Amino acid sequence: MILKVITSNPGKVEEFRREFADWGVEMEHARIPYEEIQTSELEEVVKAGMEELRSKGLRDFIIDDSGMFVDGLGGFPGVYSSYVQKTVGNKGVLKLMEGREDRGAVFKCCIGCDIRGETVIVTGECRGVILSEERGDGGFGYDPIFSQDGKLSFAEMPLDDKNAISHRGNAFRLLKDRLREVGISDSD
Ligand code: ITT
Repeated sequence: MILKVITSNPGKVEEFRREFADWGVEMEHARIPYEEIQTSELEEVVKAGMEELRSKGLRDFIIDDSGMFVDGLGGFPGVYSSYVQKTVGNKGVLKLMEGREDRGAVFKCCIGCDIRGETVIVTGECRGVILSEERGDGGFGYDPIFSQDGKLSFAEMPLDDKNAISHRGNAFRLLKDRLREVGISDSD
């Protein structure tokens, strides 16, 4: 089975490939632009994106909209995570966090999957903290400044360890459960 992972972010594709390797699913990276509507809900962005791509005739694909919501910043950057990463980056977020004691944050990942005529949408979360400095050179995006336990950053972890606890890993597990429910499983 081939699923197109529609994203501009190769880091996401690597995580999908690793997680679904034992399902015999080939994850094919596709860069097909779709509109990311302005809303405060990741699920709404994913639903609208899936409708747009389906209306263009696309089938058997995955999209992923993620964001990092920092408690002390009122949930910022949240749905603006991509823009903030591209403009001020991790250093900019660290600057906003200077001197703050409340460093709690939650990373969310919403995955939409169109497969054999079924539409599945799941959201995974991972609660953690914003570190006081960038650490590690693995991963992508906010990985060097986000830690689940306050010790290792996601960028310091092997990919399998990140997937075991991350927002996307939690979304993967929900996605696999839902796929099994609709009769698609690793034994297919
Ligand atoms: P697409 O929308 O094309 O899939 P994107 O990188 O813009 O790619 P998102 O809007 O979903 O993806 O992500 C918002 C930002 O959060 C973006 O800067 C990502 O690099 C970052 N991000 C998403 N998942 C992440 C993860 O697991 N670890 C670290 N940063 C992540």
